[in-house]
Amino acid sequence: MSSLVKKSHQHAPWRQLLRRIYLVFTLLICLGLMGANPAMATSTSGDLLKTPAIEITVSLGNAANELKFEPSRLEFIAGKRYTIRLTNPSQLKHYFTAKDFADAIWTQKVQAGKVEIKGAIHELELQPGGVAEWVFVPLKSGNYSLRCSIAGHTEAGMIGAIAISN
Ligand SMILES: [Cu+2]
Repeated sequence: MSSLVKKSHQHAPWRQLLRRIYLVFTLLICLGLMGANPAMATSTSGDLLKTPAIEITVSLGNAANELKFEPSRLEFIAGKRYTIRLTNPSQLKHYFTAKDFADAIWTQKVQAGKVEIKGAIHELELQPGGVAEWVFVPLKSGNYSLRCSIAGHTEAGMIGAIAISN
């Protein structure tokens, strides 16, 4: 019994050391991940954030309550800065769901009314009459899908395609 207690005491400093090393590594990895995207956007493009963004308006549904995005095909060039102005002129709630696309861009901010959200965004919900502005820089070229994830809307054709080219 006493030897067990002694053993665990001998092991304790090792465990603490290991735990400390683990924590430092985790912290470094987290800082690395957090810093990676903004650093990329600012260092590769210099004054990019000071130049005006290219503006595109995308309607989620329309006044006739048709289940579609207008336009349904969006094209971007990697490394340029864009503002997508999302509007919902319909009487229904809609989503802008494009998770793979969201992973391929660096989001500077999303602005809705007097609220500005910074950091990664994967999905936006717009209530009838809602407006939001998504400011971002596409980073990774590819073809991505867009859909409205409200039940039945994707099936009814509320889908789109997003292309990022170099
Ligand atoms: Cu919808």
